[in-house]
Amino acid sequence: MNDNGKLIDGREVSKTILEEVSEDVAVFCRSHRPPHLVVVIVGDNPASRSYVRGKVKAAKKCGIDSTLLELPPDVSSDELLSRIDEFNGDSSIDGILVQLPLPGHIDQQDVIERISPSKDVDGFHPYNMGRLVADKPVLVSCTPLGIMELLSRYSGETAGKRAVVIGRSSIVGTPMALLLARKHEGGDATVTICHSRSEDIASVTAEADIIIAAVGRAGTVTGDMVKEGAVVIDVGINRVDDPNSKKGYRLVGDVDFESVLPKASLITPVPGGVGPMTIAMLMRNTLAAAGWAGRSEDEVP
Ligand code: BQC
Repeated sequence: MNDNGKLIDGREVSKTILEEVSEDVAVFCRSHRPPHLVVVIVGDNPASRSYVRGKVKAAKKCGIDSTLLELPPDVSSDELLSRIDEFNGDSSIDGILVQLPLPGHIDQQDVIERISPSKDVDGFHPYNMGRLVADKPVLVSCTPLGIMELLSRYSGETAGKRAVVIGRSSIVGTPMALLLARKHEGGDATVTICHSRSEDIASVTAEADIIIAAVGRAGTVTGDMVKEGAVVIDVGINRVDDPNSKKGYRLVGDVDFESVLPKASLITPVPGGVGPMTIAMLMRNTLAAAGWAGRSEDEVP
């Protein structure tokens, strides 16, 4: 096999999933109004703008209605929270997503906790995180969910395998570790979490069958840290200056692709690996939230 056969094509898989969701939405719409997602963006962070554009576009492609609310960077926390209250109480809205990061004067956690858990399509609310810990997930964070999907479509059994998650954020690293470790199809792995205070990360990655890099720093995982045949998933999206590129920069992950590629059995590229999967899973979560609309909390899975 040449090295191309090692690439996990997140663009292709996300396309397939978006098609599946479109079909499911069409069936759903025979008896319901279309699912409706509200996306809130505060300020004009260019990366956030581009993510939000992608989310709105994907929704359209799937037959999901979307509303984009753009708020100025100096919007007050109270104003944002009261808009969320309004969306929570609006039965024509199934999913609410507030694009992160938020400006420093707004407490991100307050905002996350204000979203009704049944409309929390990002899966960041402590209720949904707690359900994941209890192994009764409802809405799960899209990026870890997308990675589980890639692993199940490309890689073999995870049961009994050693997995290392580098990064312990509540959005990616922590839910990722829970999904890999849980007693479930696609789980049952032996999971280690490494982070900024970990000593000798290389000694942990050297033993790992699956490496998930989610720290947000280019070059975190290099070839010498990787066991021959490991599956390497790169969550990072870092901009590095590149005078040869039109934009003046290019995107790289947390993994040093060149040196890791020869060692890995499978690897996600950046761009085109995990990123597109996040969007596909968001659409799946939105349809799920629409399906549960109006049901009581003990009726949802
Ligand atoms: S790519 O909402 O929208 O591989 O070049 N292709 C794609 C496709 C990079 C990429 C990214 C996306 C889609 C995308 N994402 C994934 C990354 C949504 C998204 C988001 N918020 C963050 N990251 C991503 C985020 C928020 C706060 C990252 C850091 C802090």
